[in-house]
Amino acid sequence: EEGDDDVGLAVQDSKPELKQPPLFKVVLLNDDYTPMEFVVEVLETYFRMNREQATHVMLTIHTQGKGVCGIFTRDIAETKAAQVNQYARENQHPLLCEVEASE
Ligand code: TYC
Repeated sequence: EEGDDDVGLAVQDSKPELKQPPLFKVVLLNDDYTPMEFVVEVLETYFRMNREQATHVMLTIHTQGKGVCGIFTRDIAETKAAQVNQYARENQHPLLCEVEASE
């Protein structure tokens, strides 16, 4: 017998459903030196919060030690955290922004 060997041609999976990408939390850490007003400004600027939302999240971080600023796909989360850390350093504040896996 000849000519019927499976050559293993790979075909692209045509399943129509798209999987949700993994999500990542962007968190701010509390510290003793960054002014509250600066943290509120960061939350308004980088996380599109209004002053009331930003003040609430800032006070949660201040009392709990850390707080979630938003949940994003990996690239967006990493970019936001890097932007916040750069902005804090430019202004000589020790504010630290980190990314955590979510779910
Ligand atoms: N603890 C700071 C202060 O008393 C305020 C602060 C809040 C700092 C949140 C960082 O992520 C932070 N000035």
